[in-house]
Amino acid sequence: MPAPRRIVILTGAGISAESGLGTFRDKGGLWTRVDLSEVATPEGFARNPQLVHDFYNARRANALEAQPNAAHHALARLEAEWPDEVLIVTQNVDDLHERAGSRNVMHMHGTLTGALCAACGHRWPAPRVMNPSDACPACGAPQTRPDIVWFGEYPYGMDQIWDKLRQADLFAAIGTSGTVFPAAAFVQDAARAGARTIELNLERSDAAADFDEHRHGPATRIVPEWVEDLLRG
Ligand code: BV8
Repeated sequence: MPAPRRIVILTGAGISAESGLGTFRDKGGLWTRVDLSEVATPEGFARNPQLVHDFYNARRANALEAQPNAAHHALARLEAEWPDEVLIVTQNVDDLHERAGSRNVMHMHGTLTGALCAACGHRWPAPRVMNPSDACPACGAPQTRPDIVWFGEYPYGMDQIWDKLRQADLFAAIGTSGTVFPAAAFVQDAARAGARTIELNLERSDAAADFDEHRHGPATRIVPEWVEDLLRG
């Protein structure tokens, strides 16, 4: 079996957990404390934009204070030293992959560092604190929102992601519970295209049965070990 060449890696909140950023569905996770329909849906934003901005202002502040951990750095090393493409598709809205040095990163659920005008579609770098009364720098409408993909909205870059999954030789999911679609189906998309698949997670996820291989434990231990094994061939 030739060494896997093109690698696609899906990351979720678990890879940033040891950087101090919360996960969603673990014990004490974000969605166990906040009603996601209030703060992560367009309907929730329409009902109470101040609540939603407050929620994302708090997460933006946390993300800015957090540091990339050994798992983020290991993936940046893999991209730098691997002889072929390494693509990270992240569900995370923090910028820890980029701050660890990864360049080939797609944020399918948007980013905390981005702002979007709901009226004209203009995008610009988000200020640290956003308010419903902020005027769009392009059209002036007070319709600014975080550039985040909420439930019921179409994730970014899907055609390119599906294309990369079809070409992948190896697909890895790191730190994700496999509950949110369409990301949770990427392992099947990759397997159908003939890729080997591996789950790296603190514990078996709901989607564990879909993977060929598994490595369980904290990301800061198992991801550097996995990268070392890949690079040693
Ligand atoms: C859409 C916003 C139409 C940003 C988020 C079937 C097909 C298509 C859609 C659906 C479907 N069924 C249902 C839907 C609708 C919905 C959905 O999936 N609902 C779920 C709840 C059932 N999906 C949508 O609405 C999506 N849009 O479908 O558009 C469409 C249709 C077809 C094809 C294309 C498009 C939009 C989804 C995006 C929603 N936005 N967030 C934000 O606020 O952050 S989702 C939210 O969940 C976050 O983005 C988060 O990243 C994501 C996934 O969660 P995880 O990252 O996995 O985090 P979680 O806490 O769940 O798990 C953490 C894991 O880490 C755990 O397993 C834990 O064990 C592990 N861990 C913890 N510590 C560590 C660790 N691992 C290693 N080391 C550690 N130290």
